[in-house]
Amino acid sequence: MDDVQQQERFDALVADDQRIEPRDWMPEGYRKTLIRQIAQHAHSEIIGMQPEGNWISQAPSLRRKAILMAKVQDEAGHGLYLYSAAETLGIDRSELLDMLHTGRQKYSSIFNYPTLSWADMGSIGWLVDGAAIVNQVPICRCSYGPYARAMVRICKEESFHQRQGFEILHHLSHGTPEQHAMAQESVNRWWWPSLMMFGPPDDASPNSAQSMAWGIKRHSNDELRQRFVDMTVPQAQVLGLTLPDPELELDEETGHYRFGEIDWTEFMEVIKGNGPCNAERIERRVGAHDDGAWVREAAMAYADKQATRSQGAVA
Ligand code: FAQ
Repeated sequence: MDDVQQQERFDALVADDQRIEPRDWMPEGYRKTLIRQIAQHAHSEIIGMQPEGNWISQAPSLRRKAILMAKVQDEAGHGLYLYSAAETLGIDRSELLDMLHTGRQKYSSIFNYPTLSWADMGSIGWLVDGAAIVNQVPICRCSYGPYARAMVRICKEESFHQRQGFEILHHLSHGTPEQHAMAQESVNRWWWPSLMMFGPPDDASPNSAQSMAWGIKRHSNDELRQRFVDMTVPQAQVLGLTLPDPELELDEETGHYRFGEIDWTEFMEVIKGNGPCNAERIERRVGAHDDGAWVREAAMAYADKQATRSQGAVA
């Protein structure tokens, strides 16, 4: 097939909601967009382990500690599936990590905020994982097979994470007045950054139109943000907590909640590297990578030895 026929076949597969697989021909822009998005997603999972990891040793009970450790381990697993999905596009994991470590690839803005209280474990689960689910469930139908398949398992685990966060906040909110205040203070800090996770507004989102045409994104940033607000407001009522937005109000005609203006200047500063914890997160990530050098070397030495052995067996 020549290039024109390849492009036609690709367009037909996408139009028909079929999957593109690693060995299929794909436009270079499609490949690059997927590498950018999947890598950013993988980096988010790995960096996202830090804000919660900080609280494992301070969890208030053995049960809470075990749950939090399992959650953070799940995030490592999500990162690994996603790096593997990105590698099917012809890029090496070490290159992706290098781009993260040198600031050439992004990770989610949300992980540049500090975790100041135990209630933040609840807010991260309820709001951050809640937003992640709303954003990620449609990616299970992404046109690129390996990304879509990785997303199915990730979403199942995220849904457990969201419930554990809700349960922490429910417990605190219905506990002592001090615990209730801690939960409320935490939700107040995480609400607006959670809305920013969906990305810039549609009229300022350079990648959305093309990504939607390619079936990588299924909904626009603003559509998903609205879906999250509509889903979360009633849950806040069940929790007995308020959301820090005086303009939040149900529009009886549309059935959607109206909400106040997001501080996009803050968002831009955070993604440029000037958020409260950007420097700390990257420093710690690079440190962990450097500390793990011996594991990579040992794995390579073992792989070389196995290869030599199996060559000997063949000879
Ligand atoms: N943070 O044109 P768009 C998790 C960048 S969940 C940082 O709209 P696009 C689970 C964007 O990359 C979090 N940067 O871009 C967890 C682009 O810059 P570039 C991860 C952002 O790609 C929970 C520029 O702005 N989830 O980790 C953000 O079409 C709890 C223009 O934006 C995913 O990554 C942001 N929030 O749409 C773990 C989901 N928003 O790359 C631990 C998959 C935008 O051109 C604990 N990703 N930018 O230099 C997506 O759905 C999309 O990539 C969007 C952005 C919606 C994030």
